[in-house]
Amino acid sequence: MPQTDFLNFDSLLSPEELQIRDVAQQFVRERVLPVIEDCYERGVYPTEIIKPMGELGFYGCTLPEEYGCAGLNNIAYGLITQELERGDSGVRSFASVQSSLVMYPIFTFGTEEQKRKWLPALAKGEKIGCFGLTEPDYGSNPSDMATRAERTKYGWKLNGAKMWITNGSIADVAVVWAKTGADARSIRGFLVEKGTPGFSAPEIKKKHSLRASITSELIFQDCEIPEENILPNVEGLRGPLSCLNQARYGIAWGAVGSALATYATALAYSLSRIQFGKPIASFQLTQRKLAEMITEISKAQLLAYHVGKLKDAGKVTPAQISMAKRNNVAMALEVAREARTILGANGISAEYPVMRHMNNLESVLTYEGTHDIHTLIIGAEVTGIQAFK
Ligand code: TGC
Ligand code: FAD
Repeated sequence: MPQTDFLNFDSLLSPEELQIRDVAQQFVRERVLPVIEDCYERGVYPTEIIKPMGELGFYGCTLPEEYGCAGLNNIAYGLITQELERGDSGVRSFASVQSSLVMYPIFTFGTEEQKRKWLPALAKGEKIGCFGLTEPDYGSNPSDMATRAERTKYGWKLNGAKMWITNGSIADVAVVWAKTGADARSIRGFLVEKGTPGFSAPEIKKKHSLRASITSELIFQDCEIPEENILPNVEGLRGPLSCLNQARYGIAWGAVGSALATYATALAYSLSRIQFGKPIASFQLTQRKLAEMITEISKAQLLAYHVGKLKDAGKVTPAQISMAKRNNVAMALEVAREARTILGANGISAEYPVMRHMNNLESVLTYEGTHDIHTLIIGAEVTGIQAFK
């Protein structure tokens, strides 16, 4: 029988992990797949799934139950992102931002009041968050960011702009990183609430990738932030980069989900498409493609799993997470491209999910640290020499 679980990966999972994976898979099958091509074509996010995903406990799922979260392990978190991205990278992006880039910093660096105010509502999907690090002129190099926060009598005044921000235009709260002094050691995190005077978040349109995801600019013009909205427990680039560790880990699993979707589509197509009187699956060149695809997917899944186990044991390093993000996203893009060739002309059609996944992955390859930046993070780890600058 044609299979997607070639190495019996499921045998590594506990009954609870399998159940969580199946719940997420069913959710995607019933609520995401029927609407996603249309959303992609129209360039909108399926907002009707935001609260149902919260009800299922998908947001901030590794955070404790006392804040309304599910208190799951990192394997369960990974399996959820795998299933969401099997549907669409935009849906996984929404959950990654909400969980890893908004709930995680509030939980890790926030006050008790900030946690009580935001975490239960974000967990339920009643409130939406976004994360502003990238700027028009500073992407890979956030330490040079130009956004500034100046002290005032009652708190802080923000000036600057953030670019390419997922969920920006629909967010109730933006976790924004800004310098309070001359260098990167002065970077602080601020909770900027929707409707704050001097804050606007126009949507970025005309994207060819992640079309079923909202991407925005955040603009701050003398935007006054009360003292109680600063995240008090972190300073420096370590703050935002710690959040990225969480999100990059989820992406490593998500990429496997995307690859499973394009591989399964190509496999089924190859068995039913007849050319020269035979299914194209019977040609050696097609089999070679499928063999390469399932081998790389299986390796990537084991890498994500191992990094997840290290993370649960509190032993994972940022460079190990970089290896998983870098390898798995590049793998998923390669699998999508091969799948597209197997589908021939149908590979470019919205009747099949392949080109949508492929185009999405072009963003995933770039965000959360580009493929090149992760190469250099691994390079720095193995040589002890930083080659960024
Ligand atoms: P560097 O001098 O290496 O480090 C500065 C301070 O940060 C600490 N650090 C980390 N801490 C936690 N986790 C990590 N991964 C860390 N990496 C570094 C470091 O120890 C140091 O701490 P301290 O206390 O000594 O000051 O920093 P650098 O300026 O040389 O930069 C290093 C570099 C290039 C690796 C980093 O800037 C980087 O990762 N750049 C990529 C930027 C990026 O990934 N942006 C992502 C934006 S968010 C996004 O894309 C969301 S997509 C959302 C969606 O899913 O839709
Ligand atoms: P640049 O940094 O300008 O890089 C351009 C090229 O130069 C890349 O190939 C890069 O690898 C290469 N390069 C740069 N520096 C080096 C170097 N030292 N050595 C070798 N090569 C180098 N950001 C957020 O803060 N929040 C979000 O929610 C968010 N969501 C996003 C959603 C989408 C759809 C996209 C596309 C991006 C999003 N981003 C977000 C921004 C994303 O993190 C950045 O695009 C990414 O970090 C790269 O920055 P850049 O685009 O400015 O590219």
